[in-house]
Amino acid sequence: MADADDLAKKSIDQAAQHMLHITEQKGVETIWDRYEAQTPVCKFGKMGICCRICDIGPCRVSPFEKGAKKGACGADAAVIASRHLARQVAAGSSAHSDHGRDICHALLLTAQGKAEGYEIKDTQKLRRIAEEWNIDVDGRSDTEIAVDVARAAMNMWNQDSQPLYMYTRTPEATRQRWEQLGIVPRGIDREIVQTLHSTHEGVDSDYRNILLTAFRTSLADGWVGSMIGTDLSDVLFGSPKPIRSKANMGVMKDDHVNVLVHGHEPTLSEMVVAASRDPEIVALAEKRGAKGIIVGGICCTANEILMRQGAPVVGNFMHQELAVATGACDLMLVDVQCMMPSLSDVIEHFHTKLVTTSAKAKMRGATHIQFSEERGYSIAKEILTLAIENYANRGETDIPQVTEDLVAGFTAENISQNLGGTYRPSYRPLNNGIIEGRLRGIAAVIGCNTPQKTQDKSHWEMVTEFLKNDVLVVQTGCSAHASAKRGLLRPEAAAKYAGQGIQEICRAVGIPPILHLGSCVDNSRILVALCEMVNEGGIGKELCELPIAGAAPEAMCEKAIAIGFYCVASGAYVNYAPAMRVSGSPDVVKFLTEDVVELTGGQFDFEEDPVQAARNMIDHIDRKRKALGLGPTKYPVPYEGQQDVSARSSGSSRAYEPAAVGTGTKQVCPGSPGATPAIEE
Ligand code: NFS
Repeated sequence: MADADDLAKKSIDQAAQHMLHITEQKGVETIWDRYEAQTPVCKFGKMGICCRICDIGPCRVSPFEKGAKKGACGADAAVIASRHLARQVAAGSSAHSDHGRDICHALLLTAQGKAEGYEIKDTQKLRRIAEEWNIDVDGRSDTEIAVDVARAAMNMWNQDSQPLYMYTRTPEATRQRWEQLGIVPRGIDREIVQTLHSTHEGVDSDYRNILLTAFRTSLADGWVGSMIGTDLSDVLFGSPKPIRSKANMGVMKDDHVNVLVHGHEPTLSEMVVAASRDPEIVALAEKRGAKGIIVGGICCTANEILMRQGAPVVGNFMHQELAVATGACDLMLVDVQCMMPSLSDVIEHFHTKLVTTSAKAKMRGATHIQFSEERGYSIAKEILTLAIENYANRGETDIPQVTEDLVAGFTAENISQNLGGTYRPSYRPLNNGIIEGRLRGIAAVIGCNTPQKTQDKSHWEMVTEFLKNDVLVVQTGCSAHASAKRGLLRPEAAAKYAGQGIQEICRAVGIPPILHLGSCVDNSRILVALCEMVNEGGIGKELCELPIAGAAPEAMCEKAIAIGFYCVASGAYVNYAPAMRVSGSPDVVKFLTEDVVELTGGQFDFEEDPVQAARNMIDHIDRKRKALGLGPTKYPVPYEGQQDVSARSSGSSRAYEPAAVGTGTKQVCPGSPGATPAIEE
């Protein structure tokens, strides 16, 4: 039997540790077991120097003195590693962007009155986007505008010119860099296709050009496909507002029907949450002996329904098998992405019904109920009925009684309301916080779980290092769940974990020290927030001048690689661990970690230790502060790094003077005021 030390190596989450005990007792295999069976992993694969692109191979080149230096076609380590990586960027971009395309489709059907149960919830944001895209709004109905917005958005998948967002949102200086480098994306599909073509056998054999192609494709993801996914989801389902909820497996209840929604797209999960409150469905649950229905989320679907509906989070990526193993999951509903094929095996031990809903993703042993917007609400009711009928089939259950409170629901728009006030929403207080040194900078900590690292531990160690050093943290995806499960998304967490500067800000405006911005597609919210900070003035004219950094400390998938790429292309310093599979080519490593700085202003770091990685990021933030002429942090911090602390006592940190600081051209702002940012139950 696994002892406490073994369990602690697998996960720092108490609920996960409890369930790993149970899965071992019951002989249920998990990702941790299968990963162990895969070790030691193939070094050639790990270093990115095994090539499977054509059928002459597979070829592998040797990083050592002895052994082949080139594949049969002549591709060296740099070509092999960069081609493989570029294809991962294309795959990750395709996943986010295909999600965005589905949201466009749902908005179009809704506007045409063909989608059952859907309505346009944020008409203000719809009109703001229409104006941004030069779509006529005067005297027109919301549905007329929505048809045009959805069609204009769909055009961004196949077009030859710069997508609209590129003109309207990005700071001029950043855009000029992209133009000079030739990495301004055209249509999303076109960039993905071109990456696949360029990396086909016998096409591009200049690793620098291959990586620039990957950067261009990733920009089509972050600034177009993902951004459309986020924006049109806000239009359709409502823009999030700060909202309370709970996280971890203890949110499931023995006397309730527990439905877990897992995957990514909000279109069906939103309907399931709505239908779970339908009196007919509630009555049926009660008739079958349940006290009610819990709809909880796994992975990014969890974030979609948490941000807008306050639905509880059951867990992140590594929780999916464990949640079924509680025996209390009556139905798991999946759509696309991050669903482990092993779920087909895990459900064989329990009564859980697995329901697939997308033609893109079917699973052995699952019931397939094809989703369509035209019958959205009816399908949601049909699935809930299946879950309720399955409640009676439950056997023994073991739900770990572990939950934490959280506040989520932050967006690029409402951050300015929370910090600046409802009547004068503005990024000025945030920028001033940075200028005065209450905030040293901002770190975005995002991404997945991986069995290569102790579940949630790197997220935890990294974000707490930031907080105590007065670096404000924004999070998305499974990384946000890691913090939620440890109570870091509560306003009270500031007093316990943050430095004095962050504490002052959190106390003044009642926000948590970590702001949860949503799903991985919602990383686009971070891009928009950074543009707002540049527009506000005083901390640089382009994105790469901002004292910010990003990290994915437990990354595991191609989507995370695509995100890392668009952040670096946008000018950010990004720590990515476990490292991308490029270490077999020193040239590619050097390009990504050093040479690219001259091009985009951003760079990768592949530091594995989360605390060291956080300190590298803080050093970067300090260098940016210095370049902007900003002083040290207002208060002493445990990691002083390169700061000139003598300047602290002389009080030399300057205040913002608009006339003295050039801020570039004011861009069109997508984030004008909406509702009062009160935290909702
Ligand atoms: Ni992001 Fe979301 Fe989680 Fe990683 Fe998967 S859920 S899209 S990919 S595992 S953070």
